[in-house]
Amino acid sequence: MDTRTVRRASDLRGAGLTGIAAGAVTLGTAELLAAAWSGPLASAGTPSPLLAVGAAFVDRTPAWLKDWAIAIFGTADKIALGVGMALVLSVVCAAVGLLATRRKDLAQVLFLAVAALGVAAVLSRPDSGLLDAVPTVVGAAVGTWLLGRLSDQGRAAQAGPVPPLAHPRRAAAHPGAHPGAHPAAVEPMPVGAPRREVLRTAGGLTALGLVGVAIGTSGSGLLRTAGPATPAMPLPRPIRTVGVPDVAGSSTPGHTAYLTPNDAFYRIDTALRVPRVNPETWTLRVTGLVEREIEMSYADLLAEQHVEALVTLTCVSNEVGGDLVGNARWQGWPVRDLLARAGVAPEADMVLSRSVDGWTAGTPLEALTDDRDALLAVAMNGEPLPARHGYPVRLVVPGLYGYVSATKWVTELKVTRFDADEGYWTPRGWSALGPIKTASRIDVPRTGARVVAGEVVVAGVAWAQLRGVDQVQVQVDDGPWQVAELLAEPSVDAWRLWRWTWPDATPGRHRLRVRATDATGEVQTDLVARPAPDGASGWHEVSVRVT
Ligand SMILES: Nc1nc2c(c(=O)[nH]1)N[C@H]1C(S)=C(S)[C@@H](COP(=O)(O)O)O[C@H]1N2
Ligand SMILES: [Mo]
Repeated sequence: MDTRTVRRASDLRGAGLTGIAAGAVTLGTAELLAAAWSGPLASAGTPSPLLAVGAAFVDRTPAWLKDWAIAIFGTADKIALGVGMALVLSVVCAAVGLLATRRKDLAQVLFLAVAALGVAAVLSRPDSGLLDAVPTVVGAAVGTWLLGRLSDQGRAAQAGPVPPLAHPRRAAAHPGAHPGAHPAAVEPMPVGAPRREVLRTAGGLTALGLVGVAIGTSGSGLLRTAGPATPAMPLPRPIRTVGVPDVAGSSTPGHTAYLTPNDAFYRIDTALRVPRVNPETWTLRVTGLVEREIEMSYADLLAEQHVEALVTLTCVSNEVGGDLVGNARWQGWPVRDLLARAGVAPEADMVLSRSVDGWTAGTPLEALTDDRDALLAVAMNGEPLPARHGYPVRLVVPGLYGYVSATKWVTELKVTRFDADEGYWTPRGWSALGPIKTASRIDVPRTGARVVAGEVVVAGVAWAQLRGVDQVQVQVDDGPWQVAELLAEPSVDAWRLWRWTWPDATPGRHRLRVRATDATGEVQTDLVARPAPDGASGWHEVSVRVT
């Protein structure tokens, strides 16, 4: 590479970094201000441009993309979204920075246009006001000004003195440039110093901007008027408790625990920031087709007669063999009792539940009024709901996928009709009704595992909420189906752990398959279906190497 190529590359790098620095400073400024907005200024909207753009994107995610994102990234889909946004923004800003070396004003207009998208996203969020745009507008103004300054500086560096010794060819190309005539020769300057200066300034500003983003997006929790960290109100003692089975059989290493610990429970929701709900001000309203509307506080809810239930929650996006499923002991007040108090009109057939952040689920009225344990849950495995799982109150409805029933941070139950309302995911390509399909999973051995020939323990879980699992069968290669041992069944709404001992595993590759039969005698279908639109189906299989 000749010197000119090196210089050109470093100029380009400088120009690109200039754009990125302007972008980072814009976001840093905007996110810091946004933290103040949603904290002390208590805006109900989403003043953070990053959160607003992310949320607007999530809301426009079609079923296939959500399905794909969850299949690839699982519960890290939000991290993937963040990384994706960072990559796109970096590329756009770098391009704007490059453009600024030739057309500064055009680059600044483009930069403002990108910022305008952020403003539009902020203004389109639920409960936002014009003032919510201020952080993004101020950030964009600072960033645009900076873009101009930095690109001026970059151009000055490019046009700057060329030390003749370091750049002999360039010096030779300029007949007038000879030692002594050139200022650089009088006052020797380190090679590429102005360029390095530009890179250093832009790099420093980028880092500063990113620190602002980090503090702004996480620190808003610090600035926010703090709700009580732990509920001041003690949970009532349930009038009906459930015994958790002593599933001694799960001593099989690697076997899923019967109760999923709260901090290991899968999390799926559209919230880019976990809503922090103050239980002192939280209310639940029952509206719509009812004889009398009801509004209750958290204290009111805790004063009702609570029950406990073992319910396995399942996500419609769970793939065959996937882990978007968990089992917990929930405590709450039966939804049926609340709806009875409100008096449901005969024409109603659906309840649209809404969370504090505007997400909705459409649940068949029947599922909330029949004798299953549909709960306004306040506790999970004996503890108040963790924030990620819906504190202070969420819905838990046995037998239905989460997207049509399990509203976290629930704040309203609107009694309505399927032909008048629809839940969040329905217009996005998912079925309006979401009964959970019978499923079974092999947890031990894992696919690809090496096991020693002879006796091999095969173990897993199976679920058929509402009906219960009656039998689990395992098949080795194309052999006969073998009946597995089922561990205690304390609830038809919860999964069952199962175990089968493979008596004579022979060396080589083998395929293990599992299928469950529910208590109505129906065998789990082998029909392979993708999660969209109403849940995956098919038999789970693992392939193992016996040595
Ligand atoms: N407020 C709110 N509640 C929600 C969702 C959501 O996006 N927002 N997602 C639902 C979906 S799709 C599932 S599978 C369950 C998951 O509950 P968990 O995160 O406690 O496991 O929550 C449901 N409740
Ligand atoms: Mo879900």
